[in-house]
Amino acid sequence: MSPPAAIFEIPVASNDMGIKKDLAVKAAFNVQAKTVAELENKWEKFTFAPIRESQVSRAMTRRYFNDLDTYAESDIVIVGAGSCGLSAAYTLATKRPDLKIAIVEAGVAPGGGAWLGGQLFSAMVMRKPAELFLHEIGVPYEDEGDFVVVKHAALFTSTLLSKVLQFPNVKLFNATAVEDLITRPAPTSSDPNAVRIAGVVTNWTLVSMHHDDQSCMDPNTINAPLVISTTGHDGPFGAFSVKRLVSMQQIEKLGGMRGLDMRTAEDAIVKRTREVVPGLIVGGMELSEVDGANRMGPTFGAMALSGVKAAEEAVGVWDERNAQNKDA
Ligand code: 48N
Repeated sequence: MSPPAAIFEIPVASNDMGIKKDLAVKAAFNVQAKTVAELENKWEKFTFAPIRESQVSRAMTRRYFNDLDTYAESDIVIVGAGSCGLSAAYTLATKRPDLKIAIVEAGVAPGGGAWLGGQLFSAMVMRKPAELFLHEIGVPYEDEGDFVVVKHAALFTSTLLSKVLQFPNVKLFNATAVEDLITRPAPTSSDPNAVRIAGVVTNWTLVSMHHDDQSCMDPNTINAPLVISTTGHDGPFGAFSVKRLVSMQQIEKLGGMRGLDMRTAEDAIVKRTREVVPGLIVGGMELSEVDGANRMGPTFGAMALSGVKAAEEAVGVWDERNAQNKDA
């Protein structure tokens, strides 16, 4: 039996007093359309179904505040939705559909530095074997032997973002900054002041940017026994978590990102993606700030595979410490 035709019989409109009344005259217009193409050439009679502004407001706010409630206790938080963070989110959500994953991204537009290649050029280079990740998410590329080229970086980032946003166990909170880390005492024999990370402290990014000129704008929180931080190399928001670890004396100092050396940088970032302090895994270019690793410049394979490794690390830590971290 064919699906019911999409019949747009202009329904009863609700007027501003909210009183429903029959339309005095129903428009003679009645679209039976199954495809966009069938709407064509009927625009003079076309009309959208009726709406009331409050319906839009409630549709947005109900969902957003339900998400805030749901993800107030997350299993894993990813800070930074750049190429590394999104690759980690994709890999983690694929491996562990049972885990609740919150992504907190300061920018309105996720994607970090991966919307363009180098110097605002469009093409994105990834050295092999990172093309395996492109296969995984279905991004076409040109094969140049030892490396591949995606014709536009935005094709990679938009495809990856689209896939991440479709996972039922992932929620992206963009335009939202992590402005601190939640900690719990975790003294060790060598450091009685050691802590483990147990979540993130958040605020609207625009609020975070105005703490110096507007007082008392307290933050919100997300509890999670495990955080993956991929906030990029040092910059206005970059390297956030590792700089915070220094200021709370959990690591002594930052190594500071070193000069550009593609061949050294990419292997180092992928291989050393790891849990830097209990409960905090660092990947992508934020890691270069911890380890004093070289930068790689306009090649993105290490970001994708560092994200894959961060997800693998997270699953390992989660399985090992789940019960311990859940008493946060
Ligand atoms: O793209 P980035 O900056 O970081 P990665 O590590 O995902 O990718 C790095 C890559 O783009 C390069 O830098 C390339 C390979 N070049 C290397 C080189 O040598 O120059 O994404 C980080 C994301 C951004 O979207 C930020 O907005 C976000 O993290 N972010 C935050 N989000 C929430 N709270 C914060 N405190 C925060 N800080 C940064």
